[in-house]
Amino acid sequence: MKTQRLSQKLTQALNSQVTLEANSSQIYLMLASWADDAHYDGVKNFLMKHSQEERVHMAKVMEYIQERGAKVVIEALEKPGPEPKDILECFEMVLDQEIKNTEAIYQIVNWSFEEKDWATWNFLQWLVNEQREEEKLALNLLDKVKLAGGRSMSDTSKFELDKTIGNTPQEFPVADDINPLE
Ligand code: OFO
Repeated sequence: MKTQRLSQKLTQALNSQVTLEANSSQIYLMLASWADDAHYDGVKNFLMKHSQEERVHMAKVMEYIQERGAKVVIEALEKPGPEPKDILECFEMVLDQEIKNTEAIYQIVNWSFEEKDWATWNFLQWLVNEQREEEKLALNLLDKVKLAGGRSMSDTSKFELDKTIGNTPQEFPVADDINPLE
């Protein structure tokens, strides 16, 4: 009896999405490490939390593949980088990363539509909404960086910007709370 409810094509595409979400998490970790080194503690906390959120997306896609009777294949991750040169480039990279992810998801939505796989199409609407929110947030933060002066911001603006970004609400604890030993 056939127990796999996903086509080969969609199984592969969703598995690629698992890798993409994991790579996305790595990119946020790389940016967080850059932010720490550049003394943007608030920005670092935001990026650490976002890295966690990408891991949650990865796990949700994995669970969906398994729920449909297909096999998850874990692939090697890419080395993220190079690091941004400044805070403006950091948030340009965030927006760029989110747009690339959205485009990959749209492709899978298209394929699920072509196959009339409505369960997958329906599952993907959650990711489509998530990406809409993430692009909105990334664009909003990029605007804040520009408003604060972009590449030529004063130390006071830098201080205020770092505080504001660090306080951006997200679903995950601040970086300091992630390590249970602290
Ligand atoms: Fe997984 O949402 Fe961002 O990339």
